[in-house]
Amino acid sequence: MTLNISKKIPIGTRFEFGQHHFHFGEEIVELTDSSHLLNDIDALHQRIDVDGYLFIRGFHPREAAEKAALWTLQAIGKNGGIKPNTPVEQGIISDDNRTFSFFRQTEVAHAKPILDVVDSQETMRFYEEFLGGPVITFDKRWLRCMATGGHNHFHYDSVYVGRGTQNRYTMWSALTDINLENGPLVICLNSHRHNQLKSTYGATDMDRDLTDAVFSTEPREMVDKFGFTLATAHFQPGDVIIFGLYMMHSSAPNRSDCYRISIDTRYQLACEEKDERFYFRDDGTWLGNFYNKNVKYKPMADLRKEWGLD
Ligand SMILES: O=C(O)CCC(=O)C(=O)O
Ligand SMILES: [Fe+2]
Repeated sequence: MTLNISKKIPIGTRFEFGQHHFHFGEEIVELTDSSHLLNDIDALHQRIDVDGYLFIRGFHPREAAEKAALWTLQAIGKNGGIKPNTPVEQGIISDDNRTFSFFRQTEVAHAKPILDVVDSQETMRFYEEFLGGPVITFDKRWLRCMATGGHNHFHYDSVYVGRGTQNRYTMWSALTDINLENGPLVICLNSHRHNQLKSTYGATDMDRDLTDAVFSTEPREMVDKFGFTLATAHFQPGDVIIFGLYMMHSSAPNRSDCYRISIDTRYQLACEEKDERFYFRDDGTWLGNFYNKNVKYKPMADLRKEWGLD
């Protein structure tokens, strides 16, 4: 097995985040690796209670994550997304620069190379021990392949996937090498303890309340207005971040010419209430988000005024 070891990001390193930039050691820091605690469930609980996340390098065997990435790149290749005359495994983006989200394409996202990572015996056993009983994972899995410029915006997962038990964890798994240029996931430290955000924005259900789901598209305000320190890392295939429903996170735009591939999946106790939107129905599909058609979502700017968070 290959160990994922990474050199520390030097203090002062500049991090480009869209129109903004931040320097390591001041407004952005490196995530704390908890991989040495993997066999100490009590220590992991303490850490996630305090920090709101677990960053575990090499949680998945690197080889399995690489196989999943290659499988995904082959699917992209079949859709014309790989630059002609380049090896598919390099993941070089073709000129039309399309971001691929294999969310509903179960022939890709539920294939063996993917489930061998996110539904592996080791993964499920980890959550059984971590949560203390039999566990389930959503049928929906978010397999994301960001082209150049592709990224997400700041949100709590509660707003999208927060029905039923609150004792549910997101696992974001890097399948390719995702360094500071490739659009890494960025979290806002201590956002899991921001009571005003949690009780206002965090309490919305975008499909029930018909509210915009993205809290902010501006990384600068997360630091300057909300006082958060950002945290990220240079991720290698198989590295994961695990966090609860109330951890503000985003990704930076991919600044490279290679696909940035990750998958995010959710785990909870089987005996606790599910979020039914993300499980197969009889017709073999799930409902998902945005199922209300021809509706208007209340703008986040208006909501933020109401909440006193503008
Ligand atoms: O990969 C991304 O850019 C976003 C991931 C995300 O929102 C999640 O893991 O919950
Ligand atoms: Fe998310």
